[in-house]
Amino acid sequence: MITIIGNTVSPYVRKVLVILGMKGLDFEIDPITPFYGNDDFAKISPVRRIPVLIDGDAVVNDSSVIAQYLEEKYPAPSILPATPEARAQARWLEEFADSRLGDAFVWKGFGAVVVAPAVFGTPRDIDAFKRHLESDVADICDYLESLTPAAGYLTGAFGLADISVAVMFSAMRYARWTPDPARWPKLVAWLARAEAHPAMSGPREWSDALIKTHPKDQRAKAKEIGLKVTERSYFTATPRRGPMTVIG
Ligand SMILES: N[C@@H](CCC(=O)N[C@@H](CS)C(=O)NCC(=O)O)C(=O)O
Repeated sequence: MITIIGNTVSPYVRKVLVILGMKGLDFEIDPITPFYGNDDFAKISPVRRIPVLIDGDAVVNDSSVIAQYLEEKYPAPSILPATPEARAQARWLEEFADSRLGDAFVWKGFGAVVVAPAVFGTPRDIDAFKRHLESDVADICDYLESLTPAAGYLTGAFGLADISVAVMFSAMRYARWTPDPARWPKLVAWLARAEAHPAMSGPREWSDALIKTHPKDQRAKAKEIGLKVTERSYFTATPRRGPMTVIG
């Protein structure tokens, strides 16, 4: 049985969960919130980040490395397009999502407006968030609009690129921002198509349930909504910062 360490609210965790769903792979989960990992967590995640995947003897860090591992170990159905050109574009969009959207949507958006105030008590700077929406966030949406097809998905069939980019938008939804359909019509239409894909709905529902739940109650909530929860947990009740933490 595959084990996932990490909370469904994290877009990086959700990317992995959608891929597991697409490939029909069963998993159990230890839904720890970032920052709430205990001492042992650092042994399996040296930068104290989620997700971590454990599959037999394999302990795999980083959502992109995990995605690649799953694709190699469980190749069917593939999450990558057929041609080298389209595969390169899918990998680029995954990288763009992980780094650029990760920075702008997860850290400077959701992290600054939702996580840092809730976890570290950092004051919410709404004016800075508004400036951020008109600079970094708008630039990202302009770029995505320029390459989004009028129909279908980002690199052909629904796959890695769509998953990696779409999950990031829910981080901003939690910061109460969604892209304007009048300004970015193709992007918004693609996002609706991507989110309607059957593999996306479970992880999204799990995330929407856990975001409303206090970290200490999230294991119980995860069980209640039907997730298989691990017996062992890396959870600690006191939040701590990882070596690469950039918020708060
Ligand atoms: N590049 C990593 C990024 C993962 C990541 O940033 N995870 C966040 C949660 S959304 C985290 O664990 N943050 C805790 C920290 O930075 O201390 C991946 O793709 O898995």
